Amino acid sequence: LIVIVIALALGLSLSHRNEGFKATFIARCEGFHGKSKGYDCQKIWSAFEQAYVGQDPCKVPVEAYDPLIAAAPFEPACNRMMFWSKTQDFVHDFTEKKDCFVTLEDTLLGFTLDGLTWCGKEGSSETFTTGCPGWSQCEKNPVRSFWIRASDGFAASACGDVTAMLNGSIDTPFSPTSIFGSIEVKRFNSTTVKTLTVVLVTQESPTTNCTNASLKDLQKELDQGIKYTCKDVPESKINECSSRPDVPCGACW
Ligand code: N1C
Repeated sequence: LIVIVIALALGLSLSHRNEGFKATFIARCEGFHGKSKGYDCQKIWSAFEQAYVGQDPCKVPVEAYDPLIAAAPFEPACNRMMFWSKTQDFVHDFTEKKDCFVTLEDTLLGFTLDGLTWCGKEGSSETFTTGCPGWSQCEKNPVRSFWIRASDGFAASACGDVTAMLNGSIDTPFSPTSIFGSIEVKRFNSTTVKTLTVVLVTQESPTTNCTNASLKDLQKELDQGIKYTCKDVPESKINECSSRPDVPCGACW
């Protein structure tokens, strides 16, 4: 009897967890107040799920999310797009307070899946949220492949003047193995993207500035014709700007 009770409890908690993930997905999707309304969140869920359900969680290719991107395409937000690397919390704190930039997390898919973990299992039709491979544990894991595919699509939709916030407190602000370095920068197309402004966020006593060698590598990766500028800006200046509604975004750096 004890065994049956334990098995039942386990089964229940597992199916709950699975339903919990889908419920979170749908709730976030429906709660997203993006520009275009009328998303079919059930349809988007199905397109999402088919990417990894029933698959070995180390064998989910980036392309598995193509149908998802097709179901919820990125809308270009010219002159307002914000990219980042190793500055996640700082950037989102800033974009929350000042409504001038759009990050991937401000799009339906980025908003819906931010901070979540998911994977499938061979021979199962469920979504699991525990026991999934870590980011670097195997290359083709469902979470990593999603962020690569989404970042690729988001960068492909970039247009006009594009901004990227990089971390001026580390030795290599531009890492060629990061998603920003390996996917997004390569995707910027000079027919639509006019300029890239790197905002190098520094501490009071900066460890790095715009002459950093890694930023030369960034320029080399950029499509010819995209004008590059870099500004080192103290964190305090950006914080001050975001706390003052009267200061226009263009004056933050
Ligand atoms: O590898 P990164 O940063 O350079 O990726 C950041 C870059 C941004 O410009 C975004 O457009 O790629 C996009 N992106 C996300 O929007 C995102 N949200 C959450 C990439 N990764 C994202 N995450 C998670 O952050 C993801 O699970 C991964 O683990 C980190 C990548 O952070 P990073 O190395 O600082």
